[in-house]
Amino acid sequence: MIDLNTTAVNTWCPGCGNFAILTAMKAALSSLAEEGLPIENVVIVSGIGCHAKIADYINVNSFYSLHGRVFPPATGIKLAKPELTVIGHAGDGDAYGEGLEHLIFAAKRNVNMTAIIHNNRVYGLTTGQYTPTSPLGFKGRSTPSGTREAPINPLDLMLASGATFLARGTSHGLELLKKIFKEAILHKGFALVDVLQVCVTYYNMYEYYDKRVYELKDHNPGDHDQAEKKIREWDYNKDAPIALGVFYKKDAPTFEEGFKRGS
Ligand SMILES: Cc1ncc(C[n+]2csc(CCOP(=O)(O)OP(=O)(O)O)c2C)c(N)n1
Ligand code: SF4
Ligand SMILES: [Mg+2]
Repeated sequence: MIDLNTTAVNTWCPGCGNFAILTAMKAALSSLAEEGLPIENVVIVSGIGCHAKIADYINVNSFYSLHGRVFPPATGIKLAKPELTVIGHAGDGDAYGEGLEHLIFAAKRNVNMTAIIHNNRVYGLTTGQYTPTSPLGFKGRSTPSGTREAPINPLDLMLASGATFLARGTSHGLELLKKIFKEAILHKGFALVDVLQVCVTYYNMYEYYDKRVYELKDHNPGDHDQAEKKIREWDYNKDAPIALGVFYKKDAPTFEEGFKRGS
């Protein structure tokens, strides 16, 4: 194991699901480095929010961007230096709300990068407003009597947008998270991992998820229709089993390959 720790003081709340993402990402990168990935070529780009502090806690190159703006600089970095391994860490408010158009374009272009979405279904850093994945009726700081709108299913949206790797994990499934992160980083194309990262302070969903999650088995990620069906099984609102694992995987030309060809 290579040491990827930093000296930054961790300010996440005790029990926050971000700790699992941090541990899994350090383990995934360390394991990939042992298998030959040059760690000096890894760049983490983060947004603004609790999730974004991860850039301070992993000892690789990093770029702290603006809220909702993870994917434009990440795309620029990848285009300027295609040999770099680019990983974007974004929040649900960040990626699915304020920066949604950037996320759609990164998926549509099939930029060869990994998007890790810390989907706690709440604005954590700004103390509990609702986001595009908060369920109908969510009571938060900006909606004390409950939201009147249903959430989006981000994986369904990403499938329709052209993402070539789609997966889901939770902050209570460390081993699976590490495995998915490794596979997503190695995928050639736009890989998105939606992590049901629990915010213990503003939306504690540990018990809810623990009762419903299961790991995908006998699933063919190369089959678009099967992927769509599994992605739609739980729509982030209804009470249904919640599948974890890799839903979809497809080979397709990447954005930067198009530039290399001059097309
Ligand atoms: C352009 C812009 N809009 C709004 C904000 C205020 N802001 C900072 S963090 C945040 C919410 C973060 O929520 P999310 O992206 O879900 O991340 P989390 O804190 O939950 O990890 C907001 C609205 C900002 N910093 N910049
Ligand atoms: S507010 Fe929520 S997301 Fe932010 S550090 Fe605390 S538990 Fe984690
Ligand atoms: Mg959030």
